[in-house]
Amino acid sequence: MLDKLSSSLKDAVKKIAMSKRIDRHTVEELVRDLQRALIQADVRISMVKELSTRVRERALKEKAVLNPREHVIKILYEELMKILGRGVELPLRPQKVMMVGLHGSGKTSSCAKLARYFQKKGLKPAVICADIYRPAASAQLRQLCAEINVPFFDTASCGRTDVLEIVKAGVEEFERYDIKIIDTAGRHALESEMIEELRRIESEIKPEQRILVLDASIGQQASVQAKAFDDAIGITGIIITKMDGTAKGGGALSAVAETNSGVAFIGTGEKIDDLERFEPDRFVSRMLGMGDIKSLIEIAEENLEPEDAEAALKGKFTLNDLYKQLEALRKMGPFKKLVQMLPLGGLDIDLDDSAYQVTEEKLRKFRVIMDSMTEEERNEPKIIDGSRLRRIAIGSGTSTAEVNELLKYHRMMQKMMKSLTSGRGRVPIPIPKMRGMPVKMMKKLK
Ligand SMILES: Nc1nc2c(ncn2[C@@H]2O[C@H](COP(=O)(O)OP(=O)(O)OP(=O)(O)O)[C@@H](O)[C@H]2O)c(=O)[nH]1
Ligand SMILES: [Mg+2]
Repeated sequence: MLDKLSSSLKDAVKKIAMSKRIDRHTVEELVRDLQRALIQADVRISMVKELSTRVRERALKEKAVLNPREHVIKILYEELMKILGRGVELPLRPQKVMMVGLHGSGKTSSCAKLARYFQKKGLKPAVICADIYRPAASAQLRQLCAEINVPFFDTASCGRTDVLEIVKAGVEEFERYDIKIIDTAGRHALESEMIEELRRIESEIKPEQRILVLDASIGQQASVQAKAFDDAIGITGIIITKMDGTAKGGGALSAVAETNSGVAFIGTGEKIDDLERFEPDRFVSRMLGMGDIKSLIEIAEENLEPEDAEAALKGKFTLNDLYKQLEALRKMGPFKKLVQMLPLGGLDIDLDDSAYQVTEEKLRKFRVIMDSMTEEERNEPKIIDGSRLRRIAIGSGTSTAEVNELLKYHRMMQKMMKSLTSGRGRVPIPIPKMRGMPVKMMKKLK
């Protein structure tokens, strides 16, 4: 899905992650890569220009709280969210859902997909067909509903031929069902006749959700349609279908983000289960290949509490500080996941599972050892003499060699933290050099 856009964005992120330093040249190159990728995805030129200006300005002017690479990636993420990320969530409660959209946009398929979605969430859906114009419409929807065991209602169920009467009868028939999904007929263009019919259904039935179905391949045109349908019946959410089959999905998403409406789902294939909730943050992270960039950034920010940074700048970096850092690292989840979350995660780092385990195990041991120390020892590691060393080793069920290894690691970290005062480096997330971890990777992690 949006493979081209995604791979271009991933490449841009990789370039940033690997660049030695972030300067005007790196930022310009990033902006150029971005422009190319977004224009190919059919994002409107003026939006691309605005985004370029913001990325350029922010990357060069804003003070980096994180390291400069993460900072730029964070800016990229935030700015892409602004143009691609207008999402909305359909509430999980009993309601009527009316589906509207142009001919062939994917309304009927999306009715079934949506029924399936609610069904999986434990709600009871039922579907009503209000398309009396296309003879095959009923059969198509009936078939889809049968596949997922969802009750279906159409003109034949009530012997009526007026759209409004069919819908009213259907809603009555399905009174006991939680979700009543109404499929409407499509037209080739935004004809006043169609809009009128939709208005009549809307005012009669008062559906809580009025969902516009858009084909992703219309790209920028999505905003024109979204605005027109919104004016007519008030759109509560959008489904962008066929994201699997077009490079223009980015354009459709950005066009929708310009309107009052939000995207609730994206269709990613022809099968009933090919419907995904649109969650902008996850979507953009995935586009950038960041695993979960948001949590990485949040945790990195958490890590940089002002007083910590201050203490570090004074050159006082105690075992307690180290402990806090290791805790933060632990909270980030399994080490393997962490590496994938780092901006370097997209690189092919050939680490086997045993190397991850060794590192994780060591970090765990460090914490256990620190748990066996007194507060005083954690604050002033210098006072740890031979007898204290033995006591800590026994208390933590480790050896004096292991306690010494921790102390050595702490001294190394302390030195690194001190280097901050010279203006070089950054507050690092500490990852000890471990047996079994290839030197190549250690270099990449630094
Ligand atoms: N690849 C792909 N195909 C889709 C998706 N959604 C719908 N389609 C296909 O698009 C075609 C049209 O879908 P329909 O659901 O019949 O569209 P519609 O809006 O109900 O069409 P009308 O009722 O004629 O206005 C069908 O062949 C669907 O299988 C999607 O997310 N991905
Ligand atoms: Mg249809």
